[in-house]
Amino acid sequence: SARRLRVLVDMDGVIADFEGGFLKKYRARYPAEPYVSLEERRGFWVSSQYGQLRSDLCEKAISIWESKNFFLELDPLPGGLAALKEMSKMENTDVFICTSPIKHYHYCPYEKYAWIEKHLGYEFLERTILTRDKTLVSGDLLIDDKPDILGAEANPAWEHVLFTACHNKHLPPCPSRRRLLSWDDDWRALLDSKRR
Ligand code: UMP
Repeated sequence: SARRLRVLVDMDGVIADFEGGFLKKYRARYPAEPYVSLEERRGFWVSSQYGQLRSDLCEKAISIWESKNFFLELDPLPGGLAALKEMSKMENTDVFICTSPIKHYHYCPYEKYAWIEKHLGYEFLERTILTRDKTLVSGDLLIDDKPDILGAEANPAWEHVLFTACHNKHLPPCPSRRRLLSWDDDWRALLDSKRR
């Protein structure tokens, strides 16, 4: 049919390496402090796990992503940019990047746009949604590494597909929740499963 498929793709942890960028800059800035390796990461909130390690490390962790150039200098995750570019050229397919900026707004929103322009091109800014509430955005699929995506809309239009990340890979399997293991996984089949 001519019905168009709308795909929402998260940024941090899905196309941009937030966890890797964080750990690199945290260790450079606080070389004497303990840290959580990516293997040991559990739970979506980095700040919570650092706070559990030692209470003062919560704010030290936050200081990293509140710094200038943190979001701008994140490396792309393997295959993410290629997948988005291919998706954007597919017939009957609309792709949007859907990302939640931090509330410390001095750098993050600007740097997210700049990162997208740098890696995907100016035209992709037309396909960029910055929101703190993804439940209000309608789409067929939301590919996101955050396990619980909640907001004002109790019944979001999208199916949330959990993108595997260091912090969520150990979660017990949930039959009702599909996963995308990486961009090497069959995302094309995932999209096709939603077409009708
Ligand atoms: N973030 C925090 N605290 C953390 C981990 C991440 O504030 O401990 C931020 C980074 C991203 C945002 O800007 O949360 C996550 O956005 P989404 O991936 O849900 O779009």
